[in-house]
Amino acid sequence: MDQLTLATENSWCPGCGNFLLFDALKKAIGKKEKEFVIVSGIGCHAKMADYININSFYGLHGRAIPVAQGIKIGNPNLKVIASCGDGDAYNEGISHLIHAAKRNSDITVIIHDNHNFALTVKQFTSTSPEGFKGSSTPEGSIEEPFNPLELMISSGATFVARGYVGRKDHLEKMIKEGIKHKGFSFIEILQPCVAWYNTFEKYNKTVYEEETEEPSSREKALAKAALWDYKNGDKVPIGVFYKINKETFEEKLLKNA
Ligand SMILES: Cc1ncc(C[n+]2csc(CCOP(=O)(O)OP(=O)(O)O)c2C)c(N)n1
Ligand code: SF4
Repeated sequence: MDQLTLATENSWCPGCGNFLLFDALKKAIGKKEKEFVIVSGIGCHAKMADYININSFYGLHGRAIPVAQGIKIGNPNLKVIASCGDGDAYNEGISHLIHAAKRNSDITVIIHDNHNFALTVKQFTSTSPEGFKGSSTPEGSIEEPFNPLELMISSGATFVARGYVGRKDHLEKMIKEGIKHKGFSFIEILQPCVAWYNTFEKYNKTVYEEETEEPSSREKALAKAALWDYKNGDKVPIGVFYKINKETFEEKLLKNA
């Protein structure tokens, strides 16, 4: 067992995409674990706080982000990662996500997007595709999903990226870049849930890596984000979509403190 894994019993389903995500995160953190705090919401994704040998905090469902912001204000030297689910951040805690991006709070948000509320047995979320059949939509969801990358770019995030657990080295790079970025960094991570919505086969065929030539262009970032409309899923770019430098919320807040 590596130094960043605790000996706690792991209850993720065998084959869950969270194992690959966990690996990529640990590699991105490397030997600098004392500089980090991980805050989680509630759900399968959140169990990472139990498994990782790093200072961590369990928030309420949907409330990892305000806790992470509070920790960052309390000790700006820490690197704070909020580890959230799609149900957690896009449904329950959506206003926190939008406002943290708007403030350019200097935290890193990683979303384990498995397109369902997995721990509570397959309810649809904001990124479930139309027609998604789950325990709250037995006839299939009649709603269209939203596009979180477009939302984050429009809300004020200064680093926006997407990764896929099936491309672990690339994902590690995305997480490292997000951590390094000064300001609000947002990484949507495609994380297949083998129990309720197994997207490994689909994403293995449709995900492709693409460098963004001009990451400071908002228009180009939005155009790239729109390439995947979450409906047909035949073209899913991963990589950094948007990156700009801007004074952070904590810098402004603590300037005259
Ligand atoms: C405020 C609140 N609402 C609902 C719940 C019940 N609940 C616990 S975990 C969970 C699902 C989590 O889904 P998601 O955030 O997508 O994470 P996943 O399990 O898919 O990783 C829900 C609805 C809760 N604990 N607190
Ligand atoms: S229910 Fe889905 S997300 Fe949760 S541990 Fe199992 S495979 Fe992973």
